Amino acid sequence: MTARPVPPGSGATAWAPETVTDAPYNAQTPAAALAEPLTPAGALFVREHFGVPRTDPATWRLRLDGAVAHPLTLGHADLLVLPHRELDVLLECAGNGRTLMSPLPPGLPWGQRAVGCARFAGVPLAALAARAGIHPRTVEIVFTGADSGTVHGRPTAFERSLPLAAALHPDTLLATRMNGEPLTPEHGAPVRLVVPGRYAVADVKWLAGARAVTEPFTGVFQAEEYVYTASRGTPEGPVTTLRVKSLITAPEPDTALRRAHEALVTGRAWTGGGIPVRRVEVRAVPLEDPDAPLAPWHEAALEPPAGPYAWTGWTHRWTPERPGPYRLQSRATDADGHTQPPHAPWNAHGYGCNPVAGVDVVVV
Ligand SMILES: Nc1nc2c(c(=O)[nH]1)N[C@H]1C(S)=C(S)[C@@H](COP(=O)(O)O)O[C@H]1N2
Ligand SMILES: [Mo]
Repeated sequence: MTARPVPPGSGATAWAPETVTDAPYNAQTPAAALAEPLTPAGALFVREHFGVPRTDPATWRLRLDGAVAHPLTLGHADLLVLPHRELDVLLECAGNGRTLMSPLPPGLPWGQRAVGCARFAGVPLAALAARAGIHPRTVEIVFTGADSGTVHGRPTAFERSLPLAAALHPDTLLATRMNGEPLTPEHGAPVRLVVPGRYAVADVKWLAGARAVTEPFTGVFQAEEYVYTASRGTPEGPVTTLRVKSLITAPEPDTALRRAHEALVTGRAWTGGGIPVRRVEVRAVPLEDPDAPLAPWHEAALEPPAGPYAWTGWTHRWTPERPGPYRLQSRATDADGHTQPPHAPWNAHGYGCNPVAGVDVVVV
């Protein structure tokens, strides 16, 4: 593996995620950390259903079994010596932005920052699957975390499945490192799955097993949670590919900007499936001027992303002419022509919320 240098600030950091719930621990990325191209491990949002299980690299084992010719058991050291691949990957919880939905669906009340981008190094699952000999009738691989708890009165492990083709994609990684360092406990040490371009529920942490199955998996986190239900315009079923989205990193909300002075509006944009963000547009909507014509969109300048699964930085220069309150908005469009909708797209569990982003400022 040829590791690229990691930008300063991407490892240990003074930033702490902002707690949403204490037990299990769930926290979102602090706003300041979103300005970094790679989110420091200590700042990246955390999503746990059952708390962090105790895992020790010395005794950790990954089993690859089910419909395979040769079941495999690997230790951490076995995995570390295999060829690794390194990718910058955007992680977003499918519930990110849920609090914009009305009425508010059940689930964690995420703001807009259950998102970040990290550099993962890992062994493609495909390399191990080739050794195990996947049975031709296999339709999915089920991934099992070492964490478990009680769901609907039954002991339940955290399990998610992937269609076989996605599981065997060369970019689907058994990740051992994040931002150039071993995974931290809250982000899945010693080994987690990383499936670039999908909602992060796919990225099973504390990975203990990968099981080839010949029928679609119907576990709780596959068929009851993390599914689109009662959604307009989306087929019902598990959340999969990330929806196109942007956020504004500067100016901060409620900043006072000076009239006739150029302000720098910056942010990030991303989409799923490994395709590029094609365009980000920005506009300033006057909030107290009912006679103003509809604010026009302006094309922002895009920075080249650090790979097909990383986010894209963007900037726009805005010189406000009139004083008053404004809402700065950003809208991303991807190479498939998908654009952020004007309003939060509602569904029963509150997933995939990707409306046009907004920050309110005042011009003085
Ligand atoms: N084993 C396990 N893996 C898991 C989860 C979990 O609760 N247990 N949560 C998932 C969800 S819903 C998300 S959004 C991501 C969050 O990854 P992070 O905490 O490293 O940011 O982990 C996923 N992997
Ligand atoms: Mo999530």
